[in-house]
Order: sequence, then structure tokens, then C-alpha cells
Amino acid sequence: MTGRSIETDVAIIGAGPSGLLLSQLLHLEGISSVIVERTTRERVLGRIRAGVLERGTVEAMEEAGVDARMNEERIDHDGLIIGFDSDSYEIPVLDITGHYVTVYGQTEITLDLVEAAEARGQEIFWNCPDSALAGLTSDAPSVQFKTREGDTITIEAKFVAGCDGFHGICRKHIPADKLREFERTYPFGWLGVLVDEPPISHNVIYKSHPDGFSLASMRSTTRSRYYVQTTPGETVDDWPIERFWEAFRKRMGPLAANLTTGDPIEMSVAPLRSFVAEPMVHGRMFLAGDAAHIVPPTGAKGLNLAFADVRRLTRAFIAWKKGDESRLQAYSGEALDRIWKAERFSWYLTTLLHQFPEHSGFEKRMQRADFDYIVSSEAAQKTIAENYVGLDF
Ligand code: FAS
Ligand code: PHB
Repeated sequence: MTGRSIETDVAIIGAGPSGLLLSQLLHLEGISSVIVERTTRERVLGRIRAGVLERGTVEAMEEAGVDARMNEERIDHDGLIIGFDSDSYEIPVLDITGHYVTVYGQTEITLDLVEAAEARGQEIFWNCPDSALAGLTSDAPSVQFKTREGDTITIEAKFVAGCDGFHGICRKHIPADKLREFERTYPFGWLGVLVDEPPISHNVIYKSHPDGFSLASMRSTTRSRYYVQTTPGETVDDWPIERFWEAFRKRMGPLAANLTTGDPIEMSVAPLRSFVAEPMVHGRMFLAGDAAHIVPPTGAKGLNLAFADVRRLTRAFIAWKKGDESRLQAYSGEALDRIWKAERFSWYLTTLLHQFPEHSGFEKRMQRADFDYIVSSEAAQKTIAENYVGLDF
């Protein structure tokens, strides 16, 4: 067994979209970084998650110089469809805001960023689950871990970026007397199916039904991504694909008239929660992405929030390199201001469209009245549209 030290500007914990984008943007500014990832390259690249990108996320990919494939394969959406029982309405997002939302899977984004990292010779330590952070409130924070070969690596950094997701270690290094956590766990999950069949709609459909919520999205013109609301504790094993198609078809109603079913490429259940940790900084450690916040995927905000954090943190590091630490000091407060607004939007759409076991007839009427108000009000549609394309960065 041997040991060695590596000096770098930023030690990045996590090679998900946040860590990979941060490393790429810093590299373009001459700021060095080293990435430590708990799991394998294959597992990171095999994850199937988000699909809808805000304009800011598209800009981030362009800033990072990794937008070539995205611009070949992207699908731009000019609206979103909200449905209730047998009614539906298409909110003309492009007409209202002047912006599209873009469909390009997170799986592809992660691959684009990993390939860019490897092309530039970026140091990524894969399969290193036991990082130890030290000196976070000093001028010389460090990260120590063992490689899969058993070598001990110590990263001597100027900063640590906690990009290690909801289940990571970085947030847990914020002292309990300084950390404030806010959480809402929803009484349902989402079962997602990826299938190589043409999507039923040109725009994303968000559909409420007495049996439960369902969503129709896509990854391309030949690959669809569908979801149904599930009850707590249900797993993929409770949902043979025939049960999924029956529920999806019933909940979508006439909107699924042109549905073609098939065997899934992937099926997975995700719990739904809203979560925010404050502050997103401790000494010289900064949190970005799911390490600091989680949204229910109803608003398609998770990945987009992560990229907004990373863009903001990058600009703060660029200022630091020029001798100005004020942006780093402002990072947490400014990021949280936008995060809470996205939490609100995601919570609002989730509450509007899902079946809650505790809801009485009154709450169900409130949901329907909210839908009817949206259909009848340009102001209500503008509110949804401007949040869906992404609030100003
Ligand atoms: P990630 O969780 O993606 O990445 C964190 C990385 O850190 C992981 O690779 C992890 O292995 C690593 N890590 C953890 N602990 C570590 C340690 N101790 N040391 C080193 N590395 C460590 N968002 C949407 O907008 N729409 C969706 O439909 C959607 N669906 C989702 C479904 C699921 C099941 C999940 C979990 C999330 C979903 N999201 C969705 C949100 C998701 O896209 C996140 O917002 C996005 O992955 C955030 O990226 P990161 O912040 O990089 O976190
Ligand atoms: C997806 O395409 O996976 C998707 C789209 C919209 C959402 C959530 C997920 O709100």
C-alpha cells in the first residue's frame, strides 16, 4: 500500500451532474479540481433520472462546451399539458415567456460531462466510498480516501465542493447547531418506466385522476418516459408491467389514445420529498445540488436547481481567483433564495395533481377549482409558465 498527496484548488465530492459540471466549468477558468466518487463509472452513467431542462441548464451545457450532442438530439417543448379527470389544457409556455423547455435526458448529460472530463485528463477517483473530510474551517481543508487499489490519497485543497447528493457525507459535516433542515415527505412515490415506443404527446402531460397522478414524457421521438403515482412502500415488484400499462392508460384517459406499449428498458420507484438544508456553506466547504436540496420531480426542477447552484458557485470561485471572496460569502443566501422559490413551485404542482390519502372532499374540490382557475386565467398560466421555464438566474 502506498500514499500520496494531491494539491488542487477545489476537492469535489461526487461525480453526479453537479460535481461533473463544476469541474468542467472550473477547468475552463483555469481553476483546478479533483473529483472523488463513491461508486463506479458504470453505475453513475447507468442512472436514469431527469429529462426536462430549463433554459439555464441548456446555457450551462453551452458554457461548459459540452452541448454538441444535446443540440443534435434535443427536443424543444413549447408548452405543457395539465389534465384533470376527463379535461386537459395546454399551457402555451413559449408564447407566454418566449422560452422553450428542452428535453434531453440527465443520463446523456452525465455521459457528455464524463467524456469531456476524460478528454481533458480530469482526475476522477471512481469507486472510493470512504472519504474523510478535515480542516473545513481552516485555510487548508483536505479529503482523504483509499483507492480501489488500496492506496491512500490525500487531497490538499483550498475549498471542498459537496456535490454528493442527498445521501452524501458533506451536509453532515455542518455542525448541528448551525444546520437547519426543512423536509416534507409525501405520502406517495413515482414508478417510472422507460420504453422504446413513440411518446403519446409532443409536450409533457401532467395528469390528475382519482386513482392517482400520471405523467407522460419522452427521451426522443422513439423513446418514452412514463410515470404513475404509487403508494408508500410499493416497489417495482408490486408493479408488473401489465399493471403499469393498465393504470397508465386509465389515468391518462383519452390523452393516451395513441399509446403503444412494450417491455420496459428500465423501471424504478422514487420516493417524493421536499428538502432544504441551510446554510449551503461551512467554512471552506460549499454544497451544491441534491446535497443541499431535493424537490418532488413534479416540477422538473431537481437537475435544473443543481445546475443553477453550480453556475453560481463557479462565478464565486472565479471572483475568488481574482481576489474577491464576496461572491463566495453571498453564495448560500443567493442560492437559497432561488431554491425556495423552486421548492414552492414543485410543492404546488405536487399538491395540485396528486391524490393524498388524507384529503377530504373539500381538498379534492380545491384541487379541481385550482385547475379550473388555471384554465380560465392568463395570470395563473403565466405564473406556471415562468416557473416551468426557470426563474431568472
Ligand atoms: P446526484 O445524487 O445525482 O449525484 C451525487 C453523486 O455523489 C452520486 O454519484 C453519488 O454516488 C456520489 N456520492 C454520494 N456520497 C458520496 C461520498 N460519500 N463520496 C463520494 N461520492 C459520493 N430530477 C428531475 O428534474 N426530474 C426527474 O424526473 C428526476 N427523477 C429522479 C429520480 C431519482 C430516483 C432520483 C434519486 C432523483 C431524480 N431527480 C429528478 C433529481 C436528480 O435528477 C437530481 O436533481 C440530480 O441527480 C442532482 O445531481 P447531483 O446534485 O449531482 O446529485
Ligand atoms: C422526465 O422526462 O423524466 C420528467 C419530465 C417532467 C417531470 C419529471 C420527469 O416533471
